[in-house]
Amino acid sequence: MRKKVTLVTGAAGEVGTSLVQQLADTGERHLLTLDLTPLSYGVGAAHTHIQGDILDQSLLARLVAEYEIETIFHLAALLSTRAEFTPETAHRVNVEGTLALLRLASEQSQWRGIAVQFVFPSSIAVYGLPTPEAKGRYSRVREWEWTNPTTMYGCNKRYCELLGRYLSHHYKQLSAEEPVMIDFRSVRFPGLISAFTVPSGGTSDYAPEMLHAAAQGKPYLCFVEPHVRIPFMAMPDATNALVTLAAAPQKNLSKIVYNVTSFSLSAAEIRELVLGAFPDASIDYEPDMKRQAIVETWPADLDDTAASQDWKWHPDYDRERAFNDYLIPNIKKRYSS
Ligand code: AKB
Repeated sequence: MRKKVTLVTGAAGEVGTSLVQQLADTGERHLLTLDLTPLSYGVGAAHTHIQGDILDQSLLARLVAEYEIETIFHLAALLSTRAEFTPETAHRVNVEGTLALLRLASEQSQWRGIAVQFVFPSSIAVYGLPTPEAKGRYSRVREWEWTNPTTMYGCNKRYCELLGRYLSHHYKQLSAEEPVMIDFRSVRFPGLISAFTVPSGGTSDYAPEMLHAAAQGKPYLCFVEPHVRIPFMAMPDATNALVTLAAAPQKNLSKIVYNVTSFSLSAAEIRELVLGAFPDASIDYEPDMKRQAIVETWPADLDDTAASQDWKWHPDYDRERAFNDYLIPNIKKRYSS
């Protein structure tokens, strides 16, 4: 008999590292993780890691043959700054990779006769405020506003949200005539900050980079201007959002894609908070105009009312708790050892 599993792609990445450990703690199902690289953490017996590429069709076919996949957390992606350097590769990984996983979910749903759940992290990068004035005026952006992304990554995420919506509503399989049942659910994340990992290739990375550099006594040059403001969230809230959305009864969900957020900060405010914890830190600004231009199009804050109404979304870590209870103590501990 095939083993029932939850599949997590991008398991070695920032969100994956935190999510897999959270899922392993609940211990409900065997975890099947997939990433290009080995995992840097151990998860325990109820876990199989496969090192491989989401674009490898024969690998995906093997997974379908060997496992009964009940839920997919599809995290693998190239982030916004990196995607601007290699847009075609980004399109392949972010769009074609997602399509391959959606196809796998469709096949599994057909075979099982029950909807496979497909949980997809989208991003504030799907928004594209046309001017700084618009960004100032429309600070708490709602799900349907300003969805004109300016980056390859933002376009990829927006299109995959739409693909998920299409496959949830139109009941057509990609390759056959049978009705398909994919239970597609997505959250749009703000910038994420983890105490245990540092992201790479993102445009919101200046916040975690500043904090981790200060804790290691390294000077840091922030690549956006001090006034730049975007929303953020502590990593435990991000993985909680994915798990809580996955657990919500379908009948409560009025949307396919939900904003989630916690606190909104300018780069200067993050610097102040970091200096409060590490007073000797050397943090200056050396804006990179391309990255600056990207964050200028992202909203200053998100309206996540729908998520709080439909599936009781609420972040555990507001700005104070995120820095005082989660980030600073854990980062201090991490680098002092
Ligand atoms: C990035 O900066 O690309 C990501 C994101 C906001 O989705 N952190």
